[in-house]
Amino acid sequence: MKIGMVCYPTYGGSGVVATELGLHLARRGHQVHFISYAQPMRLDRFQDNVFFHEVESPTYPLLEFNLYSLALAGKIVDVAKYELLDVVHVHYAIPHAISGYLASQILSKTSPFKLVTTLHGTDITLVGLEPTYHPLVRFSLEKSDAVTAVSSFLAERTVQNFGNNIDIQVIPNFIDADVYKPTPCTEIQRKICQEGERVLVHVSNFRPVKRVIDCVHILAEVRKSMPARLVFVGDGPDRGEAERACREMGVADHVLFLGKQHALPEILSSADIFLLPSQQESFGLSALEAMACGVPVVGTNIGGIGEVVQHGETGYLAELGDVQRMAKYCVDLLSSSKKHAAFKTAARVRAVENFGVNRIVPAYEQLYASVLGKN
Ligand code: GMT
Repeated sequence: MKIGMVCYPTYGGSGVVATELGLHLARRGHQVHFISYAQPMRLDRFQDNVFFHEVESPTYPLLEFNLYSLALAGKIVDVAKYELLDVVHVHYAIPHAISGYLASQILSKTSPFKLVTTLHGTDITLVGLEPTYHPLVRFSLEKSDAVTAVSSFLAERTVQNFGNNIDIQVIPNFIDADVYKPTPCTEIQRKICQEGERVLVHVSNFRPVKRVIDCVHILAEVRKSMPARLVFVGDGPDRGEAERACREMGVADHVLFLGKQHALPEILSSADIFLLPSQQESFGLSALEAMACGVPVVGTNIGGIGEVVQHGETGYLAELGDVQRMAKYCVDLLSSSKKHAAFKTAARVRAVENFGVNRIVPAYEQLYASVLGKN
């Protein structure tokens, strides 16, 4: 099949899922055309069957605002028409689903393609609820040939927020367990694991919904029981506040801010527990990546996190903001090497068996085939 893959290119789960999906589809013989305003972060090497089309937004003094949605629609028209795309798969509804629909209408008589929309999270739970965007999101979902959501939580929330005449298939996010696996790296371990400290790690884009300050509170609590250190990976709006919180709570010497990193499997594998104290999380891809590296998760029982992390087996989940309980869970896990080892093994097994690439990517292939009337 010839597939157009529309996504955000930046440090964020939806772009990662779209990129990994496209790369795996290409390896399975499909031709994949990525369409975005910049090269997706993980599209960092040559691969046969993979193409990238950059969306350019022409400027003119009258056009005070960037018309990205229109520029994207124009680029989809161009790529679909000349590359003869069968399917355009958009990740994150706003504005991608609207642009995709507009392009499909323009080409409906000459070069028709099917539109598949995957919902990832705040496109439904936050941004899509803005009164300005709500009717546009509902319309574009109703007009998509297929809509998928990355968790049952998100599918249910979509029906609640946008009506039950949208047919939604749940296709969870996935992991390449050959890449995300326990990956010992002595250089990183030497840097991260110091003076017998147990290591807590958090990876995110440091947006307010991630509640990175809660991670600092959890570390401070855990340190009352045992030597521990916190490693932050990623960057974003709340990083400055997190750094200040570390100084104010007197734990700055035990916190490492690594910024954006590519060596995630190695860094995750050097940690004992992954923290995910999010306020909103439709799935929690970062938790799945940690689990695949054999790292149990302690976080909130919010959104779709409970569909990834099994409380009491592959990690522990607490109420939003209950940092005392999350710290208690960390101490509990780290105090018993037998329990910790069992959780590590269970985390890896769950990631591989339930969310492995060979299970999930064929589900998308089947969906494409069904909208194309091929099965
Ligand atoms: O919805 C967002 O906040 C953006 C999106 C992203 O691009 O990072 O994150 C969502 O999609 C990820 C991939 O499907 C999920 O793992 C995240 O849980 C989800 N984020 C939220 O729901 C806050």
